[in-house]
Order: sequence, then structure tokens, then C-alpha cells
Amino acid sequence: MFDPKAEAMSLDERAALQRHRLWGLVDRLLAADGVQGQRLKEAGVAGGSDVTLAQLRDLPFTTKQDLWDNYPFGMLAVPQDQVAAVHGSSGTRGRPTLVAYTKADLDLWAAMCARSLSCAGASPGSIVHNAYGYGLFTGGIGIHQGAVALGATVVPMSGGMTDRQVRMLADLNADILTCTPAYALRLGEAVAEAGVELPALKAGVFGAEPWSEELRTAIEAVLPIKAVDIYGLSEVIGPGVATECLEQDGLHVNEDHFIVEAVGPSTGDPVEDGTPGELVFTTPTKQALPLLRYRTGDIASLTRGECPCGRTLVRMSKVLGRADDMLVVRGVNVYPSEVERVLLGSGLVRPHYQLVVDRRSPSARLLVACEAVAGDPRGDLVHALHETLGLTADVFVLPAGTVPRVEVGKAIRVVTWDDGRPPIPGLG
Ligand code: DLL
Repeated sequence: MFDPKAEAMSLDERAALQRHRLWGLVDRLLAADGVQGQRLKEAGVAGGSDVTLAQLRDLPFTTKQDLWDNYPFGMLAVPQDQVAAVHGSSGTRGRPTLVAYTKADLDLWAAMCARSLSCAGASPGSIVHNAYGYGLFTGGIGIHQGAVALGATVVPMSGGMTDRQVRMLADLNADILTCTPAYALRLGEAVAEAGVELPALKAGVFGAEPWSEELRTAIEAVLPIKAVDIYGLSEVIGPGVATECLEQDGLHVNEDHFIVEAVGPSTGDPVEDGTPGELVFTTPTKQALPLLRYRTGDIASLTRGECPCGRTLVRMSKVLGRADDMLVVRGVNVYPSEVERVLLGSGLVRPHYQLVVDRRSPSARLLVACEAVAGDPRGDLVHALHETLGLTADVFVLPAGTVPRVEVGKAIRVVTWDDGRPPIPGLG
């Protein structure tokens, strides 16, 4: 563990720490008198000492809309000259979301990412091949700072130029690979094509997009590693909010800095542990952009109880999907990751796929483009999707190597076909 005292703390001790920190956060938000402070006042909160941990659930939520409404710096809780860096989400879904960090926030973020890398077995002296994109996106620079804080050697590859990535992986003997899961798969394929062996590589820390257990199996089949999941979002800090350890049984949430709740996406009321809900985070120690009960839109369940690794942190399940990513096809609601599970779990297709929602007529159709391992799996896949998910889909088998691979950025699992030519060739 990077910080055993914090990660394996007794539950009572951690609750006391959270309470103390929450108190400080409420006071800072009230003093900043921004949108969050004003809502607290409207809710009758006059100071941090008014709020216990159990009362957190009664405090107002913060949403992405608040960040947009106050774009770019309207939600700062420190003077702007204390901002050391800005980052943001890729904004592929529309408007960019910008977040700010003080120097202390950057140190916190580095420590969180160092914890994540340690979760995967990295240690001082490790060589971390970092193929997350560098730039406004938090993946590249976040993991980079974490590797430095850990005392590892970081290779700042960023995404793309896959041939060069394979060369560097082999030449520098990296033991840890960090990138999106879709790119890990592409790299695995490229390593095999190049006929290269990577005996030093031990683990991969993959996140920034949903990925199923079946995709994990596919990645572990093409790379000689244990693949662990890392979760985070720019608004909360970036990568390093939660990470799986080598037990691969849920992601440890760094709840001494990110207090997590799961709530019903439509009700906003807490759901029981073990039940999927929308994750909500409070950031009691962040300075520039502290958030109270931030609604992520990400759906996952929480589990408490000690892990064999010794961490006592609450665990979140893999993210099932985002509330706004759910597909509604002929009355059936599914997350793309559920379709992924069925496709990859069938063993009939290669682990590259693309979902296309055909909206050219009023009743939308779901088209699934994939590559067969052998023969013609269409009938079996249509049946499996219907049996498992109740989903009616049309399956298209494309020639090997023609389903688009992700080289840079997040995988776009679903595209829409509104009119004209199909978004990828080969769909009838
Ligand atoms: O994706 C931060 C990150 C970078 C996490 C590298 C992990 C590794 P954003 O670009 O702001 O930040 O996007 C955040 O991505 O709300 C989720 O919907 C999704 N997401 C992030 N990690 C996971 C994951 C980064 N492990 C949004 N599983 C989040 C599923 C994930 N979805």
C-alpha cells in the first residue's frame, strides 16, 4: 500500500476523520459563498459543526449543470491566483467541463494515483508505461504525477503511435501498463503482430471508460498481465478516486478524501449496499473546486468489509454505465457494457465491437458490428442477446480487422445512424 495508515484505517477512525474534514468543507463552502454555499444556507446550515456524517444525505446535491452554469471559474473556493492547473473532460458528449487545482490539490491527486498504482503491485523502481492521453484530459498527467510520487519511472507515451508503444514496452521492460481498456486490447493485438515478448509486464491499470469482466478476460489473454480497473472523473479529481487491487474484486474508494454514496438515479434517495445506484461524491479535502454531493451519473453498487489485501476502504463495483448512456431499444433498456458481456462472453467473436443505433425510422434498431472468431455466429449472437437481455438486435459480421480500433481517447461504443451512409462500412 502507498499509504497503509489511511488505506487500512479502522472504520471508526476513518469516520471521525471524514466528519472532521466534512466540517471543514462546509465552512469553506459557506465562506466562498458560491452556488454550493448559498444552497447550504438555504438548507439552514450555518456552519460545519451543524453537520454530522449521517446528515450528509440531507444536504443539497451539486451537478454538472452547476459547473456549466458557472463556467469556467465561477465555482472556485480559492482566489484564482492560487490555481496551479486546469484540466477537463474530453467533452465528446458536448460541452467541456473544466476543473481547477491548487498546488495542494495536485499533491493530493498525485498521492491518490500513487495509491492506484500500488493497488496494481507497482512500487518504487517500477517502470510505468503511461499510454493515457496527455493534455486537458486527466488520465495522462494524473497517472504521470502518481508514478513520480510513488518513486517509479514513468514513460510518458500518451495515446497513439502504436508501433512505437510496442517498441518502448519491449525496450524499457515496463512492469506496469496504464491506458484505456480498449487501447490495452489494441496494444495486445499489436504486440502479438510484432511477435514481441513482454516478460517484465505484470499488471495493467485500465479505466476512463466502462469495461466488462469479459473484456478483462480478453485483455488478459493477449497481454501477460493482471488487469485492474481504475475509476475517476475530472470533477472529483481525475483518475485515482477508486482502484481495484490484485484481488480484482471491487474498486477501493479513497473515501478519506472522496466520501461516496449511491443513490437512486431518479429519486436521489440512498440505495442499500449491493444495489446499483448513481455514485455521488463529496470531496472534503479539495481546495480549488471542492464539491458537495456531486452527482456523477455513473451507476455502480457499494460493498463494505475488509478485503484480503488489508484495505478497509469501501469498494465500488465496476461501473455498469452512465445513466445517460443507457440504450432504449424497442422498449428494452440496456447499458452498452451489458451487450459487451454477452458478445465477448459467447466466445464467438473477437473482442472488438461497435454498437450502432439506427434511427433512420421511428422505431430504432440496434445494429451490432463484430468480427467472428470462426464461421458465422450471427444466429447464436442474436439468440444470446435476446435470451440474456431481452434485446432484439441485428448482428453484422465484418471482415477481421475492420471494426474500428481505439488508438487515442475513450472508446466510443455506441454511434447513431441518423441518415445517409452507415457510420461504418458493412452495415446493410
Ligand atoms: O476519465 C478520469 C480517468 C482517467 C479515470 C484515467 C480512469 C483512468 P473524465 O474524462 O472526466 O475523467 O471522465 C469521467 O468517465 O464519470 C465515468 O463515466 C467514466 N469512467 C471513468 N473511469 C471509469 C471506469 C476520467 N473505470 C467519466 N469504468 C466518469 C467506467 C469510467 N467508467
